[in-house]
Amino acid sequence: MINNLENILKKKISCKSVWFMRQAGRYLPEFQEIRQNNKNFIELCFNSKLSSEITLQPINRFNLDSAIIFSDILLVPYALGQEVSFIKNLGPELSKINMNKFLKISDDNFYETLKPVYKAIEITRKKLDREKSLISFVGAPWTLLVYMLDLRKGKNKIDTSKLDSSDIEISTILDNLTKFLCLHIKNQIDAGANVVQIFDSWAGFVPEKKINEYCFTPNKKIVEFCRKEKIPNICFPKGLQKKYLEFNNIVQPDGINIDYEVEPVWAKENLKNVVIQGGLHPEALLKTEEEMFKEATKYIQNFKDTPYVFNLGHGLLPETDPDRVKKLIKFYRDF
Ligand code: 1CP
Repeated sequence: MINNLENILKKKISCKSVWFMRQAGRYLPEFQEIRQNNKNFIELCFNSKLSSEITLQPINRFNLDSAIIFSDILLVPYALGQEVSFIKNLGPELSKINMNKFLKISDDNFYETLKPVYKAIEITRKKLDREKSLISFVGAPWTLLVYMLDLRKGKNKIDTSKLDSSDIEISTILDNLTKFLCLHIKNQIDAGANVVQIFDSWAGFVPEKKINEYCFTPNKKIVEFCRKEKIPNICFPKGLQKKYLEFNNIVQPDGINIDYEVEPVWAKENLKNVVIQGGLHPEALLKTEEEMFKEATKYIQNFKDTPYVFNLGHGLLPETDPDRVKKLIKFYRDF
């Protein structure tokens, strides 16, 4: 049971365990094949049978230690009343939020919309080896807000003017999201998931003076809910740099995924009482094999005697060669 993620998170023990963010997805030809016949991404996410099949693709190919359910963080805004479409090369696009609708969705209605996700988890848990963990996930409230209010300005910028000028109450949205995200976590666990990862992919873009209100507090509320429900949890507040320390002290998750900007030596010294996960730059898999192994060694060596889960500093890139993923896993396991 040494590689079992839920045990590692519960007991904070040293281990040998590996999985990758975005392990189920675009870099795999077997995913592309399904995707080609399923042009509507949301519909694909709601196809329980296919979603389960996609979840298991990287497990069958690489024998990873954990599976992450194939779904998307934007299914929650969808279930709360916004249209969501995925536009090739542009990313997701949401219809304008209707606050009346958003605040009126009932728990039952929310459950009914997301039922196919829970069904996919149920199917997958039955097929997955018992010693492997099934990871469920949610987007953190701030990261969902970025999409819901269309705050993105290109890949690496956000439009904060919309936050100041917005007549919509940001705190009302964050609170309502937090409530439904806890429900979504609980439903996924009840369906058979063993762990939850909370993706705050846009945490690095929270305006400085709002960091408590938009990032730390909502993540903390979700982690507290998980603790009450005994749900092993991992936070990924991407882009926080040195504020990872404050985040970890305030939020106190079971696990924390570092991004590629966080120095592993610094992380080991500063992030305490937590299982550290990830860090390796996804671009390392696009370099020569020698460079990839060299960069991976930096993490594996540094964390070799601490509770550490091998993973990346963000998701696998679509242009990644699956053979490289295989070689990286072997390199880690042989280390
Ligand atoms: O084929 C396609 O074009 C769809 C690509 C795709 C995939 C495979 C999207 C659209 N979502 C997913 C699945 C997905 N999304 C998973 C599956 C499980 C796995 O990891 O293997 C997960 C965990 C997510 C989570 C997700 N979706 C995040 C958080 C993690 C991260 O990468 O930062 C975010 C921000 C999204 C939004 C989203 N969905 C899809 C895209 C292209 C994006 C990002 C767009 C952007 O950069 O703003």
